[in-house]
Amino acid sequence: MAKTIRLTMAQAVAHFLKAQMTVVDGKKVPIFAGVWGIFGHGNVAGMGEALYQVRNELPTLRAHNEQGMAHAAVAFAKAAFRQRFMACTTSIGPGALNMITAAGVAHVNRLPVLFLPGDVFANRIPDPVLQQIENFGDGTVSVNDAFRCVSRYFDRITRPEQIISALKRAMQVLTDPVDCGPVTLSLCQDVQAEAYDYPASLFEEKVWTTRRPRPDTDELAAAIETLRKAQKPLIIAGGGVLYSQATAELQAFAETHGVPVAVTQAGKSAIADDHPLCMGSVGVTGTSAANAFAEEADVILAVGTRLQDFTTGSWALFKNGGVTMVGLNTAPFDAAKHDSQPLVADAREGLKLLSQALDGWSAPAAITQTAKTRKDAWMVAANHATAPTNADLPSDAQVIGAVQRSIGGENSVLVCAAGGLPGELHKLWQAKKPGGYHMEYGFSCMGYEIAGALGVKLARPEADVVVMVGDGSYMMMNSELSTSIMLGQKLTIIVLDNRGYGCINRLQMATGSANFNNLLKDAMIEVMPDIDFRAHAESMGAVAVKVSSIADLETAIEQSKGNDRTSVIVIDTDPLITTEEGGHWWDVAVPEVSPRSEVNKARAAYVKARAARTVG
Ligand SMILES: Cc1ncc(C[n+]2csc(CCOP(=O)(O)OP(=O)(O)O)c2C)c(N)n1
Ligand SMILES: [Mg+2]
Repeated sequence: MAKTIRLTMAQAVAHFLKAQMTVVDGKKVPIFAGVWGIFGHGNVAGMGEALYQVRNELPTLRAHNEQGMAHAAVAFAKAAFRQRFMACTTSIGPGALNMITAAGVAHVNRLPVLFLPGDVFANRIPDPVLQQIENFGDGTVSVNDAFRCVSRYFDRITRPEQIISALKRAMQVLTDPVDCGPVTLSLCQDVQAEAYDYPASLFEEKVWTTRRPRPDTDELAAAIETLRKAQKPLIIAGGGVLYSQATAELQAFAETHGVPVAVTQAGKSAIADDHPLCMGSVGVTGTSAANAFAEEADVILAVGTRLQDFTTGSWALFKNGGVTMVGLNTAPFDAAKHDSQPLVADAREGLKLLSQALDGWSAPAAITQTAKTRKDAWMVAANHATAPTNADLPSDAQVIGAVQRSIGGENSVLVCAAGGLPGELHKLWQAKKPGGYHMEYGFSCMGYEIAGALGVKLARPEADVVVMVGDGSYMMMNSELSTSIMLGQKLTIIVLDNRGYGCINRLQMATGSANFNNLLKDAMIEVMPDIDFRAHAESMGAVAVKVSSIADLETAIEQSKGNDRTSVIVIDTDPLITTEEGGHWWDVAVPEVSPRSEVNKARAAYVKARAARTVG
């Protein structure tokens, strides 16, 4: 008889997780860096007791908001290039549902996180229990079914022995470059506490490695044929380049074959922004240099990108009618998107083999000179936008300039997610090292910023983790600021207060609508809010200052470097100014009928712009 160990289901989960390992930089480390937990009815007695047993090998971290801790787990996985990840455990009902938004973030960004929400009693005897919804027509439904649409793999554990296969399947999904994403094991609370004689082999150490699929011979041959004919090629580098850690191969490919590179939000920092062939951001928030290449490209090598609408300008960016897209992607789903010629492979391996096979081929030599001219022109515009100013209300771009000059060096990781900042940062931030630019722009989830930065800091303790966050996102979720202090993980947080949802107000204006319900001044209010962000941050334990000029901001950032804990610097900004240069049309549906003439005008422009689509 094989050896067995009698454990509860929750104890089996805890002991299994602590035994999963990986190798990073030649060193064996636990693949789970820890478990975030907020305990309550549905996990404190089961998972809580189990995690206590393994606390020395698998740390449990207490957070303040389930969504926040799950964002931290998402960001940890992104900052660790998916090599390591975290788990999150919650109570049933609201605690579990609070993680749904973050599970969406993990899903859209293809990031591994193990969600372990508590669930109702499998035996149903005490029903309805506290925090249990009651579905009149379906006894199998609980709120945790909402995880199904934001999980790559979902299972509900209603018997203790089910966890054996579920845990193995979970690991396979979390470590698979194609399937990679959130896994939810919904743990019925009575079952967490039930014992079973588990095979001892389940708890033996297992070392996981990254799989790097090589391309199919025919697909590789087809890609080579297409590239060899290219007269105006462009590489679009997405997040997959970073997850594959293929920076050296991307750079070598660009240099060897003289092909310019444009980067998506997730792909920014895959090649240093100051590399001569890096044209910077592409698409709706693109540089003039990258977008000029995208507009005329006859062949686009799209590496590790989902080709979301901000990248493709809603498929109106690529204006060369004969453009062929080669999709180098580990996921067939992405590789073949929008009629791309698929090249299914790991980015690093794919680029290497493609480059070898293209031996002797180079894009027309004039492209390198054009790249220089276009990039120089863009940098003049970018430097103008980010230059210091004495204006009463600086623009986001001017704040970005100050942050870059004072703390945006080789050792920094810039974290952001929503508002007007992502567009400005995509265009203007100069990323220096892979992972130095951490933008969550798959979900662009307000509230990710501070919580996410904590996850980044846990993954990259040596880095200066800098958060740029709008007043709206700060208000939506800031509670993990306190967790950063609790855990001794220093963040530098710059709050840009423009009194409301500046970017949506601008979008509203651009689509012909009245200024309505975005900036605080345009909302229904009896008393105008006057939020003291500095005092708020200070009350949570941060070192907080408010500054009133770009010069003072730079001084404050310099001074904050000496602080021993999370530091928050608040600055008022102009809600209306953005960088005009660069950019591209984005498909935002404008109402077909409206009593407002401005809307009718915007609709006419919209219909015209929509007709310019060439691909998709
Ligand atoms: C959770 C969530 N809710 C709503 C949105 C839609 N949204 C995108 S940006 C934004 C406003 C952000 O305000 P703020 O953080 O102050 O940045 P600003 O636009 O002023 O630069 C809103 C409401 C979102 N992205 N995420
Ligand atoms: Mg704002």
